[in-house]
Amino acid sequence: MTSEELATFIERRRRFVEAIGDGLAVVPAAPETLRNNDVSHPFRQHSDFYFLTGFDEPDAVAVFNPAHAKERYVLFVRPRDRELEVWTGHRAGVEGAVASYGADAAYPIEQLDIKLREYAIERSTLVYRLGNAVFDPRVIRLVADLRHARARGFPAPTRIEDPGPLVHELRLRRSPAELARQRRACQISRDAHIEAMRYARPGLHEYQVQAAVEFVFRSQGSPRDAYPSIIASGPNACILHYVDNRRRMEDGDLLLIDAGCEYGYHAADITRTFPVNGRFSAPQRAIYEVVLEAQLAAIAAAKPGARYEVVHDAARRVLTEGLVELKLLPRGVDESLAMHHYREFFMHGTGHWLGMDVHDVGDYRVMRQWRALEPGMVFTVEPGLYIDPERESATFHLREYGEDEMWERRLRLGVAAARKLEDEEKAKAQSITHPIPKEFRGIGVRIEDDVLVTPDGLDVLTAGTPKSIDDVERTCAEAPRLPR
Ligand SMILES: [Mn+2]
Repeated sequence: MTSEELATFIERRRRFVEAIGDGLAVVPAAPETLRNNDVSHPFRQHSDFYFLTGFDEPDAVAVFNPAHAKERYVLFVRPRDRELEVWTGHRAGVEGAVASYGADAAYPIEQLDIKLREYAIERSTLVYRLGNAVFDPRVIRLVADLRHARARGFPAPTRIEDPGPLVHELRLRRSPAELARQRRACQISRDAHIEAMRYARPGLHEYQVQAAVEFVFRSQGSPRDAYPSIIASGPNACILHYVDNRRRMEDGDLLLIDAGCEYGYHAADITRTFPVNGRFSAPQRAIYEVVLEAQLAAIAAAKPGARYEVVHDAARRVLTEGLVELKLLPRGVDESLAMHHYREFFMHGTGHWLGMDVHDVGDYRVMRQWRALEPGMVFTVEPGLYIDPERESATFHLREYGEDEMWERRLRLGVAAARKLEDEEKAKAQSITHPIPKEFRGIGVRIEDDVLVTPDGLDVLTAGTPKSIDDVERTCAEAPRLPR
C-alpha cells in the first residue's frame, strides 16, 4: 500500500472513530466460502471492512477501541505460515498488519476471543452489525459471558449499536481519489459494451459475447466483474436477472447486456440493448425510443438539491406517455400513472446508489423524506420496458394507490400479508383486459448509465457508450477487435 493510499484509510478511520465515541467497534472481514471440497469461491472482501482497513485477506477482524491507551486500532489476521502460503499465497501476517496497514497492534486471529473479552470488559457499548450468520454467535457469547463482569462492577457492554449507518453515510459520497477509480471502472465497462456491439452476430451464443465483454474488463486491468454479467438475447431480455447466458442468438433478436466491472474496489453498472443483426426492426425501434427518451428525461431531472425521487418520476412519466401512445395501456397518461399501470411493463426502480458495491449502501430517504442529491453521490439511471413474450393480453385494475403506502404496508405487515391484502383489493376493483400487440411481445429494452452529482449538475460517468439509435447501429456495423 502506498503512503497516499494509507492516508485515505487513516482519514476514513478517523471519521468512523469520531462517530463511535468511546464504544468498542468490531468489524469482521468477509469469510472464505467453499465451492466444493477444498476449492473456494473467488474471495472478495466485504466493502465496509475494506473501506476502513484496505486489507483484502479473509479471516480477519478489525477492532476500533478509541478509548484505549495504546491499541486504538487493532487487526486480527492470519499469521504468516510458510507452508500454507505456498498453497494459498502471501499473507501480511501480524507484522504486515502493523507495518503496511497502519494498525496500532495486530494479533493472530486465534487470539480474537480472548482479546475482545479484555477490551469489552471496559466498554459499555459494543459497535457491531448484527446479521452476520458466521460471526454473530461469537459476539452473542461474548456479551453473555461478560454479564458476570458487569455484576462485579465493570462497565461491560449493555448496548449493541449498528455501525452500518455510520459507515454507509461515509461511503455515500465519493472523494476525488475514489472517484478516479470509479471513473476508470466506467470507462473500461464502456469499452466492453462497445466491443460487444461489434462482436455479437446471429448464430453466436450469449456466453461468447460474455467472453468478449469480460475479456475487455480483464485486459484493461479490472480484477473482477462488479456483478454477474447479464447477456440476455430475444425473450431472455424480459427476465430481469437472467444470468444463464446460454442461448444461441437469432437474426432479429435484441441483445440486452447489463454488465460492469470493478476497478479499485469501485463498481460500474451499464446496460445497453442493441439488435444482434445490427438493425432495429420498427417495433424494436419504437420501444427503444421510448426508453431512451425516458432515460434522458430522468438524467435531466437530477441535479444537486433535487430529491432522489424526481429521477423515477421523470422516467415513469415518459415511459407511460410512450406506452399510451403505442396502445399498450388501456387508459390515459395521468390515470395510468395514478393506477401504476406502467408497472406491467416497467416493474423495477429507475436506479440505485453505485459505489464499492453495485447496489450500494446508503439510505434513499432520511426521516421518511426522499434524500436531496449532493455533490459526490453516484447513482444509476436505468429505465426499461419488458413485454412478456407469452402473454396476449394484460389485466389492469382500475384502482388508484400510492406506492409509499404499499411500501409502508410491506414494512409493517411483511411481504406475504401485504401481498394478500393487495390481491383482495385487486379482486374488489374493476379491471380491464387489454390486448398486447403481437409485434411488441418478447421485446425487452433497458438503458443504464452511471451518473455523478457535481456542484453544478450531473456528470455522466459512462458517457461515450453508444446510446442513440444511430450510434448503436453504427457501432454494431464496425468490425470486432476480438476474434470470434
Ligand atoms: Mn443497475
